[in-house]
Parts: sequence; structure tokens; C-alpha cells
Amino acid sequence: MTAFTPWPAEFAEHYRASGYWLGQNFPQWIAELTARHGDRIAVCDERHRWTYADLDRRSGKLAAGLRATGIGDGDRVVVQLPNVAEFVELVFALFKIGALPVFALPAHRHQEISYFCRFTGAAAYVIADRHGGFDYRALARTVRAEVPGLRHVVVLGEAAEFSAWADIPADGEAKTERTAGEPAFLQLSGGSTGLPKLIPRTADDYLYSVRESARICRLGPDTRYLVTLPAAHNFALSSPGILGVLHAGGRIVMSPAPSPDVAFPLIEAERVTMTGVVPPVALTWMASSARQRHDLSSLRLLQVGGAKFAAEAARRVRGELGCELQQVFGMAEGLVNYTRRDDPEDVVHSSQGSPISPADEIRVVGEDGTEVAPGEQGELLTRGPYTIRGYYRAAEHNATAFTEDGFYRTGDVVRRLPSGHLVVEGRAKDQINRGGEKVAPEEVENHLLAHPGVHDAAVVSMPDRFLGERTCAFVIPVGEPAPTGTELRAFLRQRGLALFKVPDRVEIVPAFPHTGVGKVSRRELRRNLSNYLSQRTT
Ligand code: AMP
Ligand code: DBH
Repeated sequence: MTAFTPWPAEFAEHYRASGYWLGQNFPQWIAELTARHGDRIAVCDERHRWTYADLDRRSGKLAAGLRATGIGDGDRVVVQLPNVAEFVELVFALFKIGALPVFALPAHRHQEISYFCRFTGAAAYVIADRHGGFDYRALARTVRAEVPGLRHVVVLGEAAEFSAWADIPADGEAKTERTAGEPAFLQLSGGSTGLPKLIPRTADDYLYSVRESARICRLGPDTRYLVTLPAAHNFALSSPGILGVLHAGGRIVMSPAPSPDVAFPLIEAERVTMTGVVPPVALTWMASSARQRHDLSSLRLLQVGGAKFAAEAARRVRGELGCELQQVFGMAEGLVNYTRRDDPEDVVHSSQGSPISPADEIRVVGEDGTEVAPGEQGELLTRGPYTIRGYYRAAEHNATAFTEDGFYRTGDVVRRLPSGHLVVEGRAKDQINRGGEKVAPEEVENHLLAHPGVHDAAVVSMPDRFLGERTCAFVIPVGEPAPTGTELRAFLRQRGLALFKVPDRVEIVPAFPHTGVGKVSRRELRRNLSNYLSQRTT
């Protein structure tokens, strides 16, 4: 199984010669940050306020402890933490020993976590005891029972039967031989097939995108960035996110939740200058009456991305939140687009930005795979110095997710403006974007099919004013009595599927509408049902 598909030699040479890839691994990058910004505050949350030097020292001790525990170079470690300062400490510690963080989200449940642990052969799984009313230790019990090969579960807080984080740090130095060209971590893709995909990213490629993002977004030592999205999400981690802000010597402020009642007081108290959110959060912030009760005047830049932000909403940001908007269209596979800070307002409101790098190759193609005329819409294909050439251990999927000459098929339908800005017009992939949270219909259908009362299932999107899209499952029952929607939703929750993947609505139907084609593909079926649904709801 191929864990990692390297860039062809001629591309790698070009990226090095152009100064995109520096050959600097993460431990070297961390040492450079510490030397440059040592006494400045790097990260704070409700309980901690650490300088760059503190972060370096603490992550060094944690690294030594993890190494002593038997976690080493190349080992995979599933990280599932809320937005706390320790997230950065742990990721730095793993980088220092050359172990690969696997970036799970707090919303994931045992279906996803057990899969990540099993599929990556993880040595350890790291959680906080509880967060957001959920006990992650209960989740860890299920995961450990399902994945006997998992050697360690480390808990931040009350450890119960697991290893306590507080007992891990040790004196001594832990070094890694891992080079900048090898995978440093595994990022997640929302995916469009039955199982989520894992994305190997290297220090060479990722840090290039981080440095350029910091420059494009004009970050500096005065930047105070509120981590509103889950810290492990690629947007919050690198666009420019946590790593970009640290690169610039700024300060990370961890917000335990994105709601106005949590985020606004933090913006006020910490004099936050920028943050990145998904469209529904931006809408909630604009609609919130709490705006009047908090001084948000320090906030200069609001980044919105993860899903399409409607131009009408984009136009309201300055008036309602008193700050500049930047649209961000990115993907954990690589390519990130930003509207630039000196772009005309109209472009900022109505486009999703242009690529980070002059070396980002963009193709907009029609169904036959050839490029469409300039300005026409088509599927976005991309290749470049920080876009992967293959998913982790997914040879079969890679054969279709990438073109023969290495372009990643994003599945996004875009239109390119003469300025190079991209406008996201739709999608050519089987994925539902539920306010930035990606749902692969096939994954949910497979779980529905596990119910004895389900003969067939098709998951489609429903237009939604707030989230952009919600999910609806059409289910053909078998046997008596037919399961109800409520039962099926409860069934999926009990199976341990992340809540955002549980269909918002379930329709029990006797048969799927005919598509007029002899043999129906699931894709056509979904499209057909989608149309049917939008006709019924509008
Ligand atoms: P993933 O591959 O799971 O990291 O998800 C990336 C996908 O999110 C992209 O391919 C787009 O479909 C979607 N996306 C991210 N940002 C935006 C945006 N600003 N506008 C529209 N879609 C977006
Ligand atoms: O949705 C995404 O995956 C995303 C959005 C904005 C992303 O990965 C990014 C910026 O880097």
C-alpha cells in the first residue's frame, strides 16, 4: 500500500529551486520561531498563557515523555482535542519526535475514530476528558475495544483507566531524523466516497503554504488570531491559521466554541484582530444582538471559507461587524485561494479568491476533460507545490481522484475571472457541504443499509438558507413495521457516526423515482431525488 505519493523529481527540483520548498523540517521551524519570538505570547486559552519559549520547552518535555512511552519516528497518533493551548503543545511534541498527528475533529465519534486508528495503525489516541457536554473517555473505551492494536490512550484531564497527560512529560531531548520531504502529519478530507480519506502533508509543502498565507494575509507580531473553527481543521491550522500566526510572531487565542456568547467576550478581552469562520458562523455573528454588548473594534479581518459565502451576505460584513472580509476557498488536499487585502470590494464580495502561488496550476475542464473557454464554468483541477499527488494508502481511489499527469480533481465547479479569481459555482462530486462540514452521501448510506429495516437508501442535499445545504435520506423500507425517521436517526447516532452526518431529514418512500435510464447509477438517483425534493420544498 502506498502511504505517500511523492512529487515527480522534476517538479520537486523546480519547487526547491524556486525557493518554495526550503528543506526545513518542523522541529527546525519550531526552533526558528522560538529564536525569533521567544518572549512574546504565542498561545492562550482559558487556563494558559504561554510564550514561544514556554511552548518550545513544554513541547520538548512532552516529546521526551512520549518517546519514553514508546512512541517514535513515523508512528501515527490520532489527535482529537478541543480548542485548548495543549493542542499546539501536543502537535509540536509529535513533530519533535517525528510522529505523525492524524487530525480528527471533536465531532467525530467511534465510527470515524476507530477507522482512523485502524487504517493508520495508530500507536496512540489523544483526547481531553470531556468537552462540550461529551465524555471522550466513553468514546475511547469503544475505540479501544474495536482496535486492539491501539497501544496508548492519553487523556488531558481526568484519565480514568487511561494514561494521564500530566504524567507523560519527561526530561531529556527527543530528536527526529524525519526530513522535510517526508509526510509530517495526516490531514482529513471530507471525502466523497464511503470512507473518509487521509492526506499526507510534508513540512516542505505545508510550510510553504503557511509562509505565503501569512504574507498574503499581512500577519505580523501584532496579529491576534481567534481559533473559532476546530483547531485541527485545515483552515484553522494553516490558512493562515495557527501555524501562519505563529510564523509571523503573533498570538493564538483559543475559543472553545464559535458562538457569539463565547467568541465575542474573547475578542473583546484579548483584543483579537482576526479570525476565520464558516459561512453559518459569519451569519450568526452578523445576526447576533450580542454585537452591541461587546467591543469588537479590535477585529480587523474576518475570513470566511469552507463553503460558499453568498455575495449578499458578504456585502454586509463591513457594516455589521465593522471589519474587512476575506474569502478563503481551500482544501486539505492543498490548493488555497484568498481574496487579497487590496482587491476591489466587489471582487472580495463575489469571488472565492485566487491561488496562493504562481506555481499553482489551474485547469477548468468540461465533462470531456478538456479546458473550457475562458470564463466558462467547469471542474477545477489543480497541481502545485503544496497540493498532494495522492491520498494515504488509497491506490485505487488515487487512480480516479488525480489525472494521469498529477492534477487533483477537486470536484468543485468554478468559473475563472480574467483576474485569475475563482468563483465557486457548484460541485461535480458526491459530497454535501453542510455549512463547511463535508458529508459523503455514500458513507451515510452504508450506515443506513446496516439497519435491518432498510432495503435501500439515498442521501441527497436540500437547499438551506442558513447552512447552504442540509441532508435528506430517502429510505425504502423492508419488513414490518417500517422504521421511522426518528428511529433511523437514533440508529446512526448509536452506531457512533459524527452528529453532523446524521441526516437532517428522513423520507420513507416505497421506491425511488425513475430516472428514465435502464440501469440507474446512484449518482443519477441522487440528482433526481435532489430535484424532486427542491420542487417539493419550494
Ligand atoms: P476538503 O477536501 O474536505 O478539505 O474540503 C474542501 C472543499 O470545501 C472544497 O473542495 C470545496 O468544495 C469546499 N470549500 C472550501 N472553501 C470553500 C469556499 N470558500 N467556497 C465554496 N466551497 C468551499
Ligand atoms: O474547507 C476546507 O477544507 C478549507 C477551507 C478554507 C481549507 O482546507 C482551507 C481553507 O485550508
